[in-house]
Amino acid sequence: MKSWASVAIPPLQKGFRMPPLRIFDTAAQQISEVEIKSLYRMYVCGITPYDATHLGHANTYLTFDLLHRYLLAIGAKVKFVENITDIDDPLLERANRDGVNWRDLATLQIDLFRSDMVALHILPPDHYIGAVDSINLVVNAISTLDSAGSVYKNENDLYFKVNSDPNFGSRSHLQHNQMLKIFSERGGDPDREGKQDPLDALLWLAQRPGEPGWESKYGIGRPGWHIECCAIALNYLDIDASSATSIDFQCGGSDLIFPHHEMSAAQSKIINKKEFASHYVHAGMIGLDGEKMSKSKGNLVLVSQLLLEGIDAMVIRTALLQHHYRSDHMWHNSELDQARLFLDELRLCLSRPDVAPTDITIEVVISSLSEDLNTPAALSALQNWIEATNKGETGGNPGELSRAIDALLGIAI
Ligand code: 5CA
Ligand code: ZN
Repeated sequence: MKSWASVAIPPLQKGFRMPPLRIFDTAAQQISEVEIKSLYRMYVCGITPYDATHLGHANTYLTFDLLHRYLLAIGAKVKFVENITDIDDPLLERANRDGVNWRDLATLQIDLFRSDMVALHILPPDHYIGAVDSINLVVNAISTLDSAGSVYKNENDLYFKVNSDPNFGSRSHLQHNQMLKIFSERGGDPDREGKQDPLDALLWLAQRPGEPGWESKYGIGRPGWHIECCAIALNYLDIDASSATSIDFQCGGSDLIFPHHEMSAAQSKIINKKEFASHYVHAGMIGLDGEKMSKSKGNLVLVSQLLLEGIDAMVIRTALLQHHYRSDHMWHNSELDQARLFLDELRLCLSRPDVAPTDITIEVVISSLSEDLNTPAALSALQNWIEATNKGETGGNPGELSRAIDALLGIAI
């Protein structure tokens, strides 16, 4: 699948000190320092393309874009892979409901997603990979799990034995009854007959009447969701045999902590014989009208709709940056007005020849981001700078500050 257009990152011309990144790790349940490396491998769970891109998606991809930008700013290279779940039950259900072909629906939504990502200045992945294009990878991954004794057949479907990973549960830290509840809410089938453990996850779903399927040595069928991300991550991130974990960052919204990320990590652990990720990073949920924003509930604010209404994509980006990435947040359209006012003032001040000192502001932006991507603190440093400039303070370099804002926060001035 083609990725999207690259986004230019202006250089920071002065040698600002970049502290090591500290970020909350769901598995460690605390903020951990990210080891300094010359190359990081980052996997971000992509959309299921049936109703893209709502502000929840935008917030999640923006979060990992900030992480990406910080790692680049410390001078590292970042290998970034993102998937597209372009075959799964919700996509087929939506296509059936609307009487459209599932492939056409996916293509349309993926195109929309790409243009939303470009508008929002989200750096593109090096590999943007659909499940449909990864059938062979998935089958190979299942085969490796099978050789390790982690697979069994139930009717014609294949299941992953969760108890084959002794660390199962160590990334999500849930009680067993919570796992069961969330598993069934998020596409799992704990009550299906013939399962060895209610939490065992589908690896390969034999073709159902009227549904698509692909030839494989396991019969005609389609991939389960968790093995899709496991196989794509392990194949496209060029895993370094010498590193202690397979990848550096496993990323997505907090709704994916369980079962999706726990399952992908467990499967990867068995395939590669080491922990999947050094850091499990999750963005909070964006809601509307008291509920999580989701395609299934239909309570969506779409980025493409806001853009069509003439709202500047940088205003949308700034509005989302007003909240810390980990906090769940109920969206209000008034946040766009606040962001617009802030951005207008910022742009006006940056257009002046004489502005308040900028080095200290850039340093605070950097240190705020280094401490668990604290964007509210970064924006408040910019607000202080606006006020100081409006009071007539001088001695700053507006070009340097606008380059830093662009490079680190992704807000093009
Ligand atoms: N295709 C799978 C991941 S492999 C999937 O979850 N697709 S999705 O379209 O439902 O979500 C895409 C990304 O947006 C995921 O990382 C998900 O965690 C995140 N996301 C979905 N809804 C919200 C929301 N309301 N707020 C924040 N992030 C969300
Ligand atoms: Zn995923």
